[in-house]
Amino acid sequence: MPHRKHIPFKGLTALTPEGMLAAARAFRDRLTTRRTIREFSNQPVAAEVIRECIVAAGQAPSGANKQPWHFEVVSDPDLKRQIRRAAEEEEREFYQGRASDEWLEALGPLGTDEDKPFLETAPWLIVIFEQRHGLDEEGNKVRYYYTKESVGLAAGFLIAALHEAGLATLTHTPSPMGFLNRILERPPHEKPFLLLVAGHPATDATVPDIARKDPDDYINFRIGKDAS
Ligand code: IYR
Repeated sequence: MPHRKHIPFKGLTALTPEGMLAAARAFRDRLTTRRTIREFSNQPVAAEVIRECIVAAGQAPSGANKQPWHFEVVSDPDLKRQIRRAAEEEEREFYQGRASDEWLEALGPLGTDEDKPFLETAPWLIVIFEQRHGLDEEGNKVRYYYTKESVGLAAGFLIAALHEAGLATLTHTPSPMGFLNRILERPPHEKPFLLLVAGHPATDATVPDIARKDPDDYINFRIGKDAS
């Protein structure tokens, strides 16, 4: 039997139609300036800032509200060195063998390779784990739902929050990422989802000369004829 207990919702301030459009445009404009950065400065960033951004990420919707995520937040130089070493080992295999020619061709404009100095230079590595199930107090498995979608939403919130805080990010996905369980001592039901590098961009950082799609290429409205 469902055991519903609902409480009044007090979370939103209604905007005027003009205010709504202005707010939507302002947020769109903010996100339009987001770029993935691969050259980071070693300038420190306060842990509290990162924490607040992760709390923002934790507000994402999730399957059955199971919140199937865990964040390991690393600035320890020794851990960063271990992560860099292991990631570069996987990446070497990727770039020198595992990746198809088509994949390498697609990565061409980004200019990526197996060297990942940013894993040591940037002040913070945020490792996002997807909890594929939960555990109750006795260590029994608790089913979680839509875990990949949920953790993906949280990661999106996190990237937006860090951007709002004026920080650059790099979504890094060395594959496979099992080494992150070993180095960060996380249990096997937690699967590394992505490694988010965060910090200030290097003063001479560059970005690939690539463009976003035209919104008309990915948005299609279907408005009924008698809609008012
Ligand atoms: N994981 C590799 C390769 C890579 C793959 C994709 I898809 C990218 O958008 C970027 C890189 C690396 O990090 O270099």
